[in-house]
Amino acid sequence: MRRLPPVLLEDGCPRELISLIRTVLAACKEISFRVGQGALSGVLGSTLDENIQGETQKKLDVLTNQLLKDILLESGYVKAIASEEEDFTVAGNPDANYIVAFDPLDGSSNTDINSLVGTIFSIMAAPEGSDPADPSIFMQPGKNQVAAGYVLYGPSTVLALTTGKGTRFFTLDKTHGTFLLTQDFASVPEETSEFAINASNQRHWQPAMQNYINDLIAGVTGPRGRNFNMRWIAAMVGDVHRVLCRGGIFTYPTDTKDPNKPNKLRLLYEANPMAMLIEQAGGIASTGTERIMDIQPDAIHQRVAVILGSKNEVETCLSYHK
Ligand code: AFP
Repeated sequence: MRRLPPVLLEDGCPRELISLIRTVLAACKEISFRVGQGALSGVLGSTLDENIQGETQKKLDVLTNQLLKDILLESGYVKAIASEEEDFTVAGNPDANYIVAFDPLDGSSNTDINSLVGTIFSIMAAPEGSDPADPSIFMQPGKNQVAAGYVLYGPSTVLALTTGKGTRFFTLDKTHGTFLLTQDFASVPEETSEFAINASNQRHWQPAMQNYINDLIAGVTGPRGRNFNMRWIAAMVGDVHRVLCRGGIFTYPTDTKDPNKPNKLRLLYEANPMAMLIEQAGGIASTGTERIMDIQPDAIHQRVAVILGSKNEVETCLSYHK
């Protein structure tokens, strides 16, 4: 089995980028250990604080954010970071060439029930001569990403990584502390009969999504003429991993539940990196009206609608939005 750096060197990945990815993964190995310790390490449950987005922070949100932040800033490989758990971007080494956006613990509501969680990251080049303290360096569309990935802390710890030459899976060998390549070139099947959506929001969706899901649920006697199965992990990282492994469509659409928050998922550290991983595996990632990676961000905590997964099924869903 091949280790991470040789694989990336074969792709022609710059050494500095490889070192940065290794730095992210060093933090993820520590997170994997802490998450695995569960109640033994006293890290379950919530803090009394809320993040800037008004969400209650879990103790593990705070701990994992601090771990990633410290390791990245101390490494000298990053010009600035943006995190779901930080109100503002944080300046790093002014001479560094890369910026990193991350969700330190996606699906953190799953921590207390010993279910799937993960770390999602997105790496872009810092504009030349840019000021590390200027948040506008993150206002780049997802198509500018030079690497994206997630580490899923499940029964095994799995890294999904792309540097623009396909999406690969690596599994953490916990005996030696090394991510080993376990699947070269993941490929999302074009056809699927599986969908993932939080169906409790159905009455709040826009008509296009209502109609699409109704037709899936109608099954063999409905317009689609076949039965569909549903899965929902409540951690995008777990749902996207399933889609990358066996296909499917995952969506968190626009809804009217909270007029101040029509979309749930964050562009910079959820939608963009997942879109790159999915597209690099042959799938599609859209908001319903545009390609996710074409969106020009206007705020670091910006949220977008997400529809991603198997090519033919996402195209069918998009046809309802036309
Ligand atoms: P948390 O990290 O706050 O648990 O949110 C996870 C998430 O952003 C995404 O990973 C899930 O797909 C989605 O929220 C689940 O949302 P619902 O709780 O509304 O189903």
